[in-house]
Parts: sequence; C-alpha cells; structure tokens
Amino acid sequence: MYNIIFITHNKHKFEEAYEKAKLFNINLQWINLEYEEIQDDSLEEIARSSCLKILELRPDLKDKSFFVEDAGLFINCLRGFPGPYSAYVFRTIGNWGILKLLHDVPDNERSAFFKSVIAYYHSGKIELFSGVIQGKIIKSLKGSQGFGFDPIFLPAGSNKTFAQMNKESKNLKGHRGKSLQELFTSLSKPPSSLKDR
Ligand code: ITT
Repeated sequence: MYNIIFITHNKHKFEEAYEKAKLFNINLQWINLEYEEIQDDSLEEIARSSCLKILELRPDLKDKSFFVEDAGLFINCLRGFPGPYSAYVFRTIGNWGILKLLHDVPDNERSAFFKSVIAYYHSGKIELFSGVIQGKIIKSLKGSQGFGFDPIFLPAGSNKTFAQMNKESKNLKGHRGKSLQELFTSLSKPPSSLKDR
C-alpha cells in the first residue's frame, strides 16, 4: 500500500481526496498546515511554490511524498475572476457576492469552470497534475453538501449542483477528482512505465 501526505488546511478537500485514494488502495495522510501562499495568476505557479515553501518550513518532509492542491472558480463573463483569488473572494464577498455580480447576466452567458492543480513532491522533484470541470453559475444557492462555491456551480450535463451531490458523485465529475485521478493513476503504474523517473 502506498503512503502519501496531502497538505491542506481545508478539511473538505482532504475528505474528497481521502475517498478517492481509497479506490486506489492508497493510504492518504493529512497534514493540516497553515503556510503563506503566493499570489499569482497561475494555479500551477501557486501550487509549485507552495511545495517549496512547505519544504522550507518542514525540512523533515524532504524524504517523504506529499502533495498540495490549489483550485479556483473561473467565471467566463468576468474574464476568469475570481480564478486564483478564489479563497480571498469566497472569504470576502462569498456566494451571495458572486450572485450579485452576475445579477443581470442571462442564463446563456453564465458559463464557468473549476480548475484544480496538484503539485506532488517526491524524491526531490515536483510533478504537476490538473483537472477541469465546465459548468455554469446558477441564480440562487442550491444544496448543503460540499464547501465554497459548490452551491452556485452546476456542472455541465448535470441537474444537481456540487452541493447537491455526495462526495462520490462530486469526485466522479469534479476538477479535484480528475487531478487526483491523474496523480493516483501515475502512482499505480509500474516504475518501468513511468517517464522521467
Ligand atoms: P488549502 O490552500 O489549504 O489547500 P483552500 O481552502 O485555501 O485550502 P484553495 O486555495 O485550493 O483551498 O481554494 C480556494 C477557494 O476556492 C476555496 O476556499 C473555495 O472557496 C474555492 N474552492 C476550491 N475548490 C472548490 C470546490 O471543489 N468546490 C467549491 N469551492 C471550491
């Protein structure tokens, strides 16, 4: 059984990842660590630099395998806002603030996507994995599961928001489920079939 560590202070993110890891027979451990995240327009840069920051703070993790994950909601009619600034925007204006910003925007112009980027550290290297889910911002909050922007995000082809789905269904469709799938699949491959290792 593979042991890896997910470093996040977000319990919901860990729970989603834990569920997914079980399917791959991976034992996922949680380190709930607060660290300073850089501000950048790219989730990839933020995730990569978080790994480096963590190694500075916790040199004992140099010999371990761990990952961080950075995610954001990108609303097309707002030119990708809040994107990499999603945590700040959620803390400040929240779901109601987003609904207010989109108040006059018609149904066919409310498209948005979530993106998740994982930076996985092992043996002195960092590898990136990502996942995207397309959908749209609905006009009111629906559902009570999940976290963050889940109640206002309707994935394409679904009649339920992420907040109306259980973790398993969100993981099957969602951005984080997809980036985790990429990471865990790469870990499950025999070493000889892995490129650049
Ligand atoms: P860590 O950085 O400690 O992992 P975080 O909560 O700050 O936790 P992110 O920076 O990745 O996580 O996410 C930024 C925000 O985007 C997050 O606080 C949520 O409001 C929102 N978000 C991210 N993933 C989401 C999801 O799956 N569903 C709903 N909202 C999400």
